[in-house]
Amino acid sequence: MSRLIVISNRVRRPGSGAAQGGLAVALSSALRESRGIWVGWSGESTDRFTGQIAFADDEGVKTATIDLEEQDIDEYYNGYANRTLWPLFHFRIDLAEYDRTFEGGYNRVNERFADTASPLIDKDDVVWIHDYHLIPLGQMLRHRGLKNRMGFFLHIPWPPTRLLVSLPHHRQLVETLFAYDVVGFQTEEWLESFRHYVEKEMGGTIEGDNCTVGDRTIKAVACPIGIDFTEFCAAGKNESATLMQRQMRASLQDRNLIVGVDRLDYSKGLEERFAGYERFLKDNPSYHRQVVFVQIAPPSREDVENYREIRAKLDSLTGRINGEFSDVDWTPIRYVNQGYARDRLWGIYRAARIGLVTPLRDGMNLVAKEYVTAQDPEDPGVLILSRFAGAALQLPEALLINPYSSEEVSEAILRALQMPLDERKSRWAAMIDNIGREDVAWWRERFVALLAPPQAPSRPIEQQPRLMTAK
Ligand code: ADQ
Repeated sequence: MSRLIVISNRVRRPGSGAAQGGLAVALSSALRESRGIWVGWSGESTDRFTGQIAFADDEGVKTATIDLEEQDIDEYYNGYANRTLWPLFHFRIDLAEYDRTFEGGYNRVNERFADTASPLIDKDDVVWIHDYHLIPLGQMLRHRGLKNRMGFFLHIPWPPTRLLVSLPHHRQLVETLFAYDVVGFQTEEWLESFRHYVEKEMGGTIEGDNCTVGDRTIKAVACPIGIDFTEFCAAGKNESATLMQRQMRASLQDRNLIVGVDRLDYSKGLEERFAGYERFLKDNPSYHRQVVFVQIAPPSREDVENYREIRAKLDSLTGRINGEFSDVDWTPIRYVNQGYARDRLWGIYRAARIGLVTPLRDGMNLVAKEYVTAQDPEDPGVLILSRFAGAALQLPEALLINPYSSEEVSEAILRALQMPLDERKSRWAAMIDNIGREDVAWWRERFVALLAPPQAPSRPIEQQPRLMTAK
């Protein structure tokens, strides 16, 4: 069995925090089985980049991390990754900032990752690189002579061609993806957009899963990520899950709970969600006092201005809506800026009659899948889901809405509150079937299988042309 080398921006150490999610767990088990290594940034800064690698062994998973300079963090992480690519790939060209120093920092840090990782990779290892922070890394590793099987998975959407072309040097960036053997996207929709770019902007051809540009052919596939179903169900059996559920129920006094759980990020559609709930309260006075909306949103990326702005906007929206509708014994919105451990989160989901998941654009969205998983099969709640989340393609039995329309959000809340038990059960059964089957282990195994060496040897890497010449 060849070793798996995972490279991602951050390394989430197993057991290093309750809210780390299924991805770390899923990758950790694959790394443990193959005796592989997880390489990434430590999250720490250093005065001068030394390239010194800190090795650790966490519960059988070997990790290799480096510290980055403040300037690296500003230009690569807060800059190109989170102020250029993140907004652009979430269709927000109005927020995308094109700054040459960001692009320079992004390439510099990717080179640093390549310097760090390349000596750790043996001839037979399989390399799996994750997400928008590290798109050109595969090509940089090839430039250092690596001929290994290499895959890349994009956790966020791939934007339509007409948006992507607004990025300076977009073609150079996309060309770097042709250094991989397999490139994975969350859904067919993002894959379609990628193929469109390949055909229209690069003059490439598509045949089945194969995308060819010049004489380089890669496999581009849709491979939707799931939750760690087993781990999350087990979390629901912990005493603190039951306690949390009871605590929520007691605090609600028979009112219906509507819950939202998201990182505080403009792509999650929180402002629009609050406006949809406000509309529901305006249109349905008979439901006042019968519902409570709890939005859990731990702050993220606070070094980026747009993230500070959204926090301020939500603070003021909450104040306005509660100011207008509250009574001495009823507050319509509880807005909480903190993270919860997996078992407590399970208890919150379980207590909720409605899961309100309304991103404006989302690669997948795991909260939707977690909410459904935590429901009582005999009395399940209703998932209201944005049709612009990748998860909508796997969960068509949710109430699918356009998150920009406060009318649709409001009507869906009313419909969910009035939905008969039979309908709730049949919708839930179809969704849980998909979530249990296409879980994170299924996703990982599918992607790693695609990465396995093909039966017939492909064209040797040294004969492949270098597509990206300029940096
Ligand atoms: P994210 O944008 O972070 O991930 P999401 O898929 O919803 O979005 O995952 C969030 C995870 O964080 C979930 O497991 C959730 O439970 C957890 N979380 C959020 N708020 C929490 C809180 N208050 N307390 C505890 N846990 C909390 C990116 C992409 C997504 C894609 C994932 C995985 O943007 O589209 O689904 O990667 O590929």
